[in-house]
Amino acid sequence: MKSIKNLIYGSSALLVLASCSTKQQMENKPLNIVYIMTDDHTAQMMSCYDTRYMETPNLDRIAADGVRFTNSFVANSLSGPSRACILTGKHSCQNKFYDNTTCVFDTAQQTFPKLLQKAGYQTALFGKLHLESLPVGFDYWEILPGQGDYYNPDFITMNNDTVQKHGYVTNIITDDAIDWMENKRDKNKPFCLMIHHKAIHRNWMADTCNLKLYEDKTFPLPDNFFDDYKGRPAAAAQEMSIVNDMDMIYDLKMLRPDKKTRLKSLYEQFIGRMDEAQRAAWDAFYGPIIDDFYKQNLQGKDLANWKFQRYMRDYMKTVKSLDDNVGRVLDYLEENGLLDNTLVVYTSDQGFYMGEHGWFDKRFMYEESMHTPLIMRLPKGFDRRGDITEMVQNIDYAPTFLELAGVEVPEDIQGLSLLPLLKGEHPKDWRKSLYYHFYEYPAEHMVKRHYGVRTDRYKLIHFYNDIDEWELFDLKNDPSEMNNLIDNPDYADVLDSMKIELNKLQVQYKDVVFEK
Ligand code: SGN
Ligand code: CA
Repeated sequence: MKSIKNLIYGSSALLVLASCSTKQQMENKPLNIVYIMTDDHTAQMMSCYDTRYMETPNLDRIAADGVRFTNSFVANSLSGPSRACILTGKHSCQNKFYDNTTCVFDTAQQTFPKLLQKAGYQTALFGKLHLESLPVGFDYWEILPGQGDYYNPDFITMNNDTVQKHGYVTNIITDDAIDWMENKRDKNKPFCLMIHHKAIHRNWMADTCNLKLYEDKTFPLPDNFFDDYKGRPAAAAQEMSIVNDMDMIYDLKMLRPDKKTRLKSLYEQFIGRMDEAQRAAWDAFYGPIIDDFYKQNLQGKDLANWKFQRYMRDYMKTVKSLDDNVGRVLDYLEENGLLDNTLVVYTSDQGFYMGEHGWFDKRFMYEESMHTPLIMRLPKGFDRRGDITEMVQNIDYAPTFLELAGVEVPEDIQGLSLLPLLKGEHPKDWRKSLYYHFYEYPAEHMVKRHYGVRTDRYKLIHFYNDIDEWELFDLKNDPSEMNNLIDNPDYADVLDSMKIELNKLQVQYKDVVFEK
């Protein structure tokens, strides 16, 4: 794939974009990048991917006018690691940000915003960064400390002050991003704007104006909601089950003075940030649900179903703000004549479980959390529309943006530029397999360390550290990954070839695994 580099020029490339092959580039207009990333937004909850649950008309606008990647994946399904993969274009083993709990992102290393900045781009970042170090490579930034808050959130500003802003986080991040495009950037330069939302991270707190939505909806439990994890000991060992681990007060908001849960005080902290009007609206909505819930005294499967319905509704209400705010960004770009020379990207830091296997959260290499949504509205001159089915990964964004900007893609970047796919090409030598490695264990949700390989058809995973378990799935016959084929003699040849592929990828990406 490195051959695409012969399309690319050096850092003065902004001036010589005419050499690139698309019409827009021939018009010699440098292209902008608006990169919108949400937290924990899974494709099941976007109507352009999945019509079972909710409508997301603004996200659908991006997909309808542009492209939808149907095989888009992360390299390590967790916030900080995913963001590090995105910024560097490298797997965790190379960018060294392995997990959320022990790592600090080394800002001395190469990132695509730094390279864009060097090439004359204006770069800006708003929202969640979650890398334990301050942003480098941005002309302007304001970030949430850590996970940030939904209501009246604090922001860390460029002079290292912390300021509290009034309102709902998704609106504020969007306001600030639009304000930067309108008032703060140098309008003579191309720009790369990264809008990183906190939503829809746990504990799914919606804006008060959306609280009443979706209450008339009920959803069928996923078929494998009551998964028994047979043949999958690592799946059995997790602590991310809706039935066992979802907190009645923190996650599901059933606050009552006489009730105690593990995370009650954290919830009280969150709602303690609200002003009087916000709190009044919150209590007015949840109050009757709380009364009704405790009156019913649900047990067993009835309680499980009730938890699932509340989870789905709260998550959807939180997505609603996000979809509206993406619409505001699209409108701004359109009204200001920027759509034609801007690549608009919408993605998430990973996928999420909406009750599949009985879970919330992510981390596992299983489909729901290894997948991440990826849709793009393309600048004028890129004629590709509809679905792109090639397997892509979040390490591919950095080389894509660099190539789009006419900046040379450094040799050590491990991802592949998606530009050929956006131009409608189907490169014959496109990757046939993806590598994955998750490290955060022991930690919250207790998902064991694991690495693995995924092809179009099969997935091989090795869980290690305080366990030594292999899993093999046939994604065509068993898309929900319920049936571990590791000991099935009919799949012995498949297993052999998947092990060879896995070793090949570990060499290619220079991942040395210490299994204890
Ligand atoms: C918090 C959440 C977890 C979640 C991690 C990582 N717990 O710790 O449920 O898995 O973030 O999420 S909470 O009690 O604080 O809500 S990530 O998206 O940032 O990686
Ligand atoms: Ca996340």
